[in-house]
Formats: sequence, C-alpha cells, structure tokens
Amino acid sequence: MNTFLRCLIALVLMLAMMLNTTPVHAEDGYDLWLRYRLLAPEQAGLYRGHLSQLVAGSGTPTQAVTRGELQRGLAGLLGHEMPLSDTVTRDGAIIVGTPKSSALIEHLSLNTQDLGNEGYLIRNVVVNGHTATVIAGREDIGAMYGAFHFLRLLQTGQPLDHLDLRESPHVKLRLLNHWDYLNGQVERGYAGTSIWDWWKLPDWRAPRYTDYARANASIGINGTVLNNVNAGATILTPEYLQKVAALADVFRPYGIRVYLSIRFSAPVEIGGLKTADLLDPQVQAWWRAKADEIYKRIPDFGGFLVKANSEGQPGPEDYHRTHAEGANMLADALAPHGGVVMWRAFVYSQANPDDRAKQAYTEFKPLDGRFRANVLVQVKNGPVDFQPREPFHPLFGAMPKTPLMMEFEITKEYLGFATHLVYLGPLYEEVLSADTMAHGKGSTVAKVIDGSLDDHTLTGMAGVANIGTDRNWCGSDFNQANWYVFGRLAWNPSLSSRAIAEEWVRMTFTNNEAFVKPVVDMMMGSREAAVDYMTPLGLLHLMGPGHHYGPAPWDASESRADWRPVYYHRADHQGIGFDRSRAGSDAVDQYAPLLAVQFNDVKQTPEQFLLYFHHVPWDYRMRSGNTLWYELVAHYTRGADDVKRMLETWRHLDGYIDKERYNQVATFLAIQEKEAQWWRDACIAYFQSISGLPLPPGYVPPQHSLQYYQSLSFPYVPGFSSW
Ligand code: GCV
Repeated sequence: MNTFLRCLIALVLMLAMMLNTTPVHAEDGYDLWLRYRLLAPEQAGLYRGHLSQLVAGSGTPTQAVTRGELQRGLAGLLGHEMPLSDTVTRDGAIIVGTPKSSALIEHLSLNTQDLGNEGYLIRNVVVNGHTATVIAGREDIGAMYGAFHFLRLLQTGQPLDHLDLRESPHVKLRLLNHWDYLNGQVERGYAGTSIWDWWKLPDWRAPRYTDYARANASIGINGTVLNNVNAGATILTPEYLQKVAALADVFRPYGIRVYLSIRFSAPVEIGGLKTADLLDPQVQAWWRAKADEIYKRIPDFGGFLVKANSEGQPGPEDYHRTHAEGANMLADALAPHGGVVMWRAFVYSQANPDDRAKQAYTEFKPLDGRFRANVLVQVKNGPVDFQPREPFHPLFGAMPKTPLMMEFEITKEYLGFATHLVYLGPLYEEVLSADTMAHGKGSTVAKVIDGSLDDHTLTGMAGVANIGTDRNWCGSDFNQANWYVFGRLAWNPSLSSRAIAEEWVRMTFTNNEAFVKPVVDMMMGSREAAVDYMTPLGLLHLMGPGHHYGPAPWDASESRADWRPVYYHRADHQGIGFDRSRAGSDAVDQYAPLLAVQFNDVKQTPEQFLLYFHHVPWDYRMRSGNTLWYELVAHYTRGADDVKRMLETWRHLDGYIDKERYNQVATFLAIQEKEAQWWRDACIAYFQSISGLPLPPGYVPPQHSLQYYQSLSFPYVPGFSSW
C-alpha cells in the first residue's frame, strides 16, 4: 500500500472516530452495563479539567478492586491510562478512600460518620490549591460503591461540576437468589446452565465469578444465595462447603456475602440422625455444629434461606411444629456468628381447600412477633406466584413485628422466558409504591421493605436471578436490565424505574438521544404489553402446565387443582374471574380495612385487578362503557399490537449500536411478536368457546382453531425438566 493510501485511510479512520457519536463494535453482551467504551468527543469534552490523576490506595483487597475498576473504567471511557499519584499535584484529581485509608480524606474533615458501613459521598473539593473530586466512604465498601457511582456519572454523560452527592442503601440485605442445582441445571433459568462450576471448584475459580461480583457490586447487591430453594442436603457437606468458601473468597472484596438454601431434613440425610424434629436436642446440636463448621470456613457467611413445607419440601410442620419454631431453631444456630435466616412465606398446600392466594397470610399472620431477631420472613411480591400482574401480597403491612423481605423474580418464568422483551422495572415499582394502608395512607410496600414503617433495621430484598452461562449472562441483552433494575431498587426502593431504565440504556448501548428516548419508552411500555397479551384485567396463571411456556387457559391436566389455569380464571357461560370478595373466598379481608372495602366492591376495584377479585358477567359494563367481553378482546389485541410497534421502533434504530446485539434483539422481538399473537389468539379462541359471544366488530378472529392451539405440546422447554 503506498504512503498516500495509508495516510488517506488513517485520515478517514480519524474522521470517522471524530464524527462517530456511537462507537459501533461487535459486542456479545458479556460486559453488561460496565462496557466502558470510549466516550463521544463532546462528552469527553465535558470532563476536560476534571480527570487528571487518580489518588487511590490499594492496601486492602477492596481498595485494590476499587482502584482497579476506576483505572479500567477511566481508561476505557477516556482512551488513555489515568496516572496514579500519592497526592494531588494538579487540577482534576480523583481522590478515593476513607478517612482511615487516606490522610488526604482525613484532612478534608468530611462528614462520613452517618454514611453507615456502605454509604459514600462524592464531592468537588480543593486540595493543595487544586480542584479535585473526592469519593469517600466511612468504610472501604462505601468508597467502592462510590467509585461505581462515579463511573456511572461518566458513562451516562453527567456533568462533574458542583458534585455533592451522598448515598446510603435503604435496605440492608440486597440479595440474588439463584435457583441453581448442583448438577448445573437452573430451575426457571433461560440463560444456559448454572455459572457455578461446582465440579471444578474449589481449585478453578473462573474469571466469570469476578465479573459477576463486579456487576453486582456496581448496583449495590451485597449477597447471593448460591443454590435453589428446592434444596438438597449435599451443599452442606464438607466437600461442598469448601467450594462455597472458594466463591466467598472471590466475592468478599466486593462486599458480597454468600448464603445457602438449606434442606430442613439435612440432619437425617447427611447427619445420620433419625429425625429432623427441631425439638430433638441432637437435631439442634447438629445445626449448631454445622453453623460452626460453616463459619470456620467462611467467617462472613450470610445465613440460610429456607423453603419449608411448600411444594413438597420438608419442614417443621412434618413434626407438627410451626414455621416460627423451625426458623428460630436455625436462627439460634446462626446467631452467635451474626448470621440470619430468611424464611420463605411461599407456602400453600393441596390438602388445604382454601383459596391458594390466602394460604400464606393465614399461616404467617398469627406468627407475627414469634420470630427471633435474626429472622426475616421472605414474601413474594404477590399472593400467587410472580404473575405478570398481581396485587401486592397482603402480608406486607400485616406483620409489623417481623422484618419482611421482598422476593421478586428477575428470571421471566411467567413472562415469556428469554426472548420476550419485558422490562420489569414498572412491575417492581408498582408493587413497591402500592399503599398497604397498614398505618393509614402512605404506608407503602417500600416502607415495609426498608423498615421505616415499623422501625426495623434488619431489612432485605431478594431477586430470583436470571443469570446463566450464556455469553450475555441473562439470555438476552434486555434481560440484563432486569438484573440492573432489581439491584438499583434494592439499594433504594423509591427510585423511578424510568430513570433506572435510562441509566441502563445509556451504559449498555449509547448516550445518543435518538436511541435512548425511544428505547426507554419501549421498555417502559413492555410490561403492560405482556400483561395485555397474556393475562389482562386481573387474570393470572394461564400459562402452559409445569413449564409455564405459552398460553393454556383450558388446561386442567396438572395433578394439583391450584396449578391449573382453570382454577384461576373460573370462566363459565355466565362470566369469568375468581370471586375473592366476601361472598367468595374473602381474600379481600386479608388487606387493611379500607382496601378490603374497595376490593370487595366490584365497582371500586381497580380494573387491572377486576378478575383477580371478582367473578364478573361477560356483559358487565366496564368504565369505558364497553362490556367485559369487549374489553378482554381489546386488551389481548392491544398487547399483540404493542409488540408489533416495539419491533417497528427497533427497526428504526438500526445503525445506532453494534450489529450483533441489534440483530439479536430484532430477532427476539420477532419471536415475541409471533408469540404475543399466539397468546392473543389462543386465549380469545378459548374464552370465546366459553362465553359463546361473537367477536366485537372490527376484531380479527384467531388465526387457528381452538383445537389447534390445544394440540400444541412442548417437550423440551428450558428451565423445567427432570430435576
Ligand atoms: C423454586 C413456583 C415455581 C417453582 C419455584 C417455586 C418457589 O412454583 O414454578 O419453580 O421453585 O415457585 O418459589 O419455590
């Protein structure tokens, strides 16, 4: 190649770099929201004079990873290494640390005391006559969170002038729950197999574990339950505890503790005892010794998560003891070490003829005040099971003497798995902002969770992880947003899901406004679209039996009545819906009196929960003036049409981001479009066969017959097989 040609190519490349507002690389999603790609020139310009040198120690593992992350992030964003310095010698230094770790920070006499162990501040200061930005915590972990926040400011193009930020988490335990089995399967996992390579642990500590810790730390997640709540006992054997300890070592610098799901009958299965009855002194001694053994290996072990007497799991009721007694026995074993028990309230029994939605409340409400101080009761967001929409769980606000921990599902078991684009921020926000009315107006679920409503300091939020071995971690790029929004809301349950979506889009894709706005709008509407094409107007659990893929409102094949769609919608020739009013199962009276009155009255019930609380005639007049049947068809149709519009929106965004991710999203949206249509058509075909009513004018009939939809079967659905 001659010199002229080479110069020309170099010039073209330089020009392309200068003009290019969005670096277009082939990407595979592995970097998540921590991409740290070169900032566009106009953004980099914003930071001129602000980023000249890094003053950060590395005396502890947490300090080292904090400094490492800043170096990595700044080098990526600015395109050059950030010089390290022991002190401030020019304008634009970034100083990171704590008053204990940094003399410079100590001299600044910042108020770090009330930041707590994990809080931080970020502020513009003057040091040695030079302008600087200080990122300080009271402890190393706080400074680390501050460093991630600082990088986020840059990644999202925020100005660095006049910085004066203070942040502390509102919730103490911010945990992922992995439903991973030791054989690598992930229950309800749609992103490959488990990222824990148990076979090669403890020797091989895959680099991915560190990236997992970085991602979690960047959004404030400080704990992880490694194994499924449908737990075996093997995880508690010495061989596996060694492996758990190796993971704990990797996570520790990032402020992440490990927790384990335990099997209540473990003393029998691996302890050689004849019983697991909590009143047996040998059983109590076994758990105490097990806790001692765990803490010897993992001094900062977090505690146990327990699913007991639910869906076939063993528990204290096998011995006629209560859930509180079971939780307390384990809590006593962990208490000397500072561990906690997270006892799940997801209990219902096929032997109990009462409405499934009522059973957890009936069982747990009388136990309020009977749990040890180191027990949290972990409650799913709704009374049934992570449906596209449910009212908030009536236990929130009903157990003032017990710390209640929120359990959200991040993995999309009931929301189309990996390929449907459904941003869960609005679902989480809807639940957190719901008013329990427990102590009058304003007693939101968020206030129950952050402890402010009833004065609890032990607080928590858990999310069932959507993480697997897929290169992009979550089965799709947009599913990463659900991990992200969960972490951000666990840090502060009052944040807006729209603001979080915008952050995520900017960090994950680009700051180009022409891309950000339509994508955030699309994300914000996506959950409502899914509700519409799957389960509108308060319907729920219409998914295929067992695997929960696709529509099967007709299904009655499950062994248990409360696993069958027909149990939930109760459609007949007269109408549709589950009567939970006082004339029905009376689930309404599990809510605070003012809400109970509202939900009991069909006219006052919000229409989004209409068929959850009431059995309503097909010709019932909705607020729009249309009949219920008309509205049902309209909602199903709107949901399917919304997905068409999402695909259209995406098609207009070609060229703004890398081809790889663009194409995968486009393909997944096309799958979603097909499946939303299938949902709409199958449900309309079925409900029409029950209502016997013609379609409202202008609505297109289903593409196939009801028999066709009923004949479909899916033998190898992911996330559900032979565990
Ligand atoms: C881990 C639902 C899911 C199960 C899950 C259970 C639970 O029933 O379908 O896969 O089991 O909830 O949360 O315990």
